[in-house]
Amino acid sequence: MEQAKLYQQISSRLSELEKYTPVNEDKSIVDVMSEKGISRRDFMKWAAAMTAMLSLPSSFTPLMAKAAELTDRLPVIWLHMAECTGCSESLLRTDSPGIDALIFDHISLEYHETLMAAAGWQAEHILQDSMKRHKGKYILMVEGGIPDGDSDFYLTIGPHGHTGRENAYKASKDAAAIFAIGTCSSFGGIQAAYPNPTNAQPLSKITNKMVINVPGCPPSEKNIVGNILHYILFGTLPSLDVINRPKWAYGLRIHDLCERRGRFGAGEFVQEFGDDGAKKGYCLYKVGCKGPYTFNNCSKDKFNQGTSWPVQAGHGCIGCSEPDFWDTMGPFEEPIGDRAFHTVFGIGADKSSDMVGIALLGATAVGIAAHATIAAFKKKDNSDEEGASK
Ligand code: FSX
Ligand code: SF4
Ligand code: F3S
Repeated sequence: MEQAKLYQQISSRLSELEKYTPVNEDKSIVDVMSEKGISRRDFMKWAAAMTAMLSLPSSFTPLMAKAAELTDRLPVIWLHMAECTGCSESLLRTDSPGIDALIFDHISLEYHETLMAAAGWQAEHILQDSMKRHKGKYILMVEGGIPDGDSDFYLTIGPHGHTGRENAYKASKDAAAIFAIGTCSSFGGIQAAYPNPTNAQPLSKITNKMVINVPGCPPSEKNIVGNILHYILFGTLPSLDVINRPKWAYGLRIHDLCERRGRFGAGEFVQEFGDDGAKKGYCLYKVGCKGPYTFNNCSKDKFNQGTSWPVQAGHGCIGCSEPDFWDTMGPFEEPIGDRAFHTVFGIGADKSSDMVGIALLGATAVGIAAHATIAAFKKKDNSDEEGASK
């Protein structure tokens, strides 16, 4: 769509949204920010970064700022299933809450078990009531895998002992948009790892409605808030990859954007944790980094308001935004080597890191899709069984 037309379309959508009653009538997000000492200038800088992150032209920054100001117009219901609450923590547990956390705090969060004061009967009532009042209009965010065992009673919630499955199914029915937050809700996560005793399932297996997956264990605050903003701006689904992850966040591999990528290309690898290479910031492939098989934007947008990300902290990526990573990417501190592993792209295996780093991936253009890379490994695997050592 032409840029000017898109700008116009988003402006009209935001003007419509502005007519809705905000959840907190005495304080706007702008008031909250100034109370926390966040200047308009910082806010606009943040809006510019979010605009770039969603791959929009910089002239859309004022629209992004407006969308952030209107986050209190859309009701959000957040359900917890089987998980560690790391997804909520990723967003909220910082000692100096950034703009992302403030926005999340300020959105019309109708129901969130770990944040609300209500419990028991009262909490259950709030959930039913919010679903009824905002029927067809609320955004549903679900965190956690959903146990779907034979008896259905592996996860029960609230005084009536509803199963997690029942709650997730019902809440999905009348939602305007559904987001699976975290790898557990997107793909089953640790609960679904072998032998999956509770038969945990991703949200997409529980509802027959469209689910947008926002994986990561946990996902970054930017990927969570970015999805809310995208929905406010466009009111439609973002462009998705084959496993329903928004391309703006999961379109590239960790490896493609990694600050140590030059080291990889030069064959400079950490051989063991604590060695000289580790001190010099060499590539972590040989100590298990799964960046070459993982799609996410951690290296670009980082965590805790841009503080750091796993590779910067000195450990390889463990592939936490990929389906079944607990089963397929381990052991986390060893390269995949010549083990066959299953990915969404089929079965693959890589060979020695030196061979991969220098001969194969090192010569591969930035941006190559992993399936092409894995296909290359497979081809190599079939045609040249010799000469591969870790
Ligand atoms: Fe934990 Fe969320 Fe991992 Fe899962 O994050 S950080 S186990 S993705 O559902 O709470
Ligand atoms: Fe970065 Fe890991 Fe790729 Fe090395 S293997 S360049 S540490 S993502
Ligand atoms: Fe996860 Fe790898 Fe990012 S482990 S947090 S996808 S660097």
